[in-house]
Amino acid sequence: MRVHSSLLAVLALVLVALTGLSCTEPELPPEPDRHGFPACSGAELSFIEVEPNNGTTQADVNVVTSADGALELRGTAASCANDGSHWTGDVDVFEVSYGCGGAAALTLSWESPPQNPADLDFTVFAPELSTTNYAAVGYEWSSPEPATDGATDKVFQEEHQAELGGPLLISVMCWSGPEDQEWSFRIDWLDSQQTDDDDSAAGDDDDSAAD
Ligand SMILES: [Ca+2]
Ligand SMILES: [Ca+2]
Repeated sequence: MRVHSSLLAVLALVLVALTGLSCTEPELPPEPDRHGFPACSGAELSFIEVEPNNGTTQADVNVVTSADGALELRGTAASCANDGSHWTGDVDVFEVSYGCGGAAALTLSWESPPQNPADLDFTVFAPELSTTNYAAVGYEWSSPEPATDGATDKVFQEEHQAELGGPLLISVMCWSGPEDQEWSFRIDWLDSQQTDDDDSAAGDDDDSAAD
């Protein structure tokens, strides 16, 4: 009897292994270090800034409730200015809830006339990872790329990769350039297993807190 049951157990294991093999997924990369946070595999969220959000006080920010997925922020630098060491124009600050983390690509982009391009910058603060240092900054833009056909403006971009986790405080500011410079800022998670057709995901009530 004992032989029988162990044989059955072995058979069951083989069956399980075979079943597993038959629907094997592509080989997964090694588990990334997310500082204890789960992967950011939720739906993408877009948010358009609402002034005032200049970060002069703790409440002077846009509060954004993420879906623990990719994020697109859009806004306008009403003015671009500096005093040689600090940004003195419009500052746009977003407090974004995240309960996840991992490696992320951060992209700040804007279209600007190449003869007088705006110089936008960003900082990302992740207090659960560090309360003293920024998790990421973007202070240098890359060479302009041609914009859409027929347009005279060029697309400028700052791209960085960083480890993020937990709630984020994101600031976008304009060092110099024309007024009313529109910009967009993206976070794309690099190690999330996001499904391609996630549109039907349950819980479509991610109304961002615009209070
Ligand atoms: Ca603004
Ligand atoms: Ca602002």
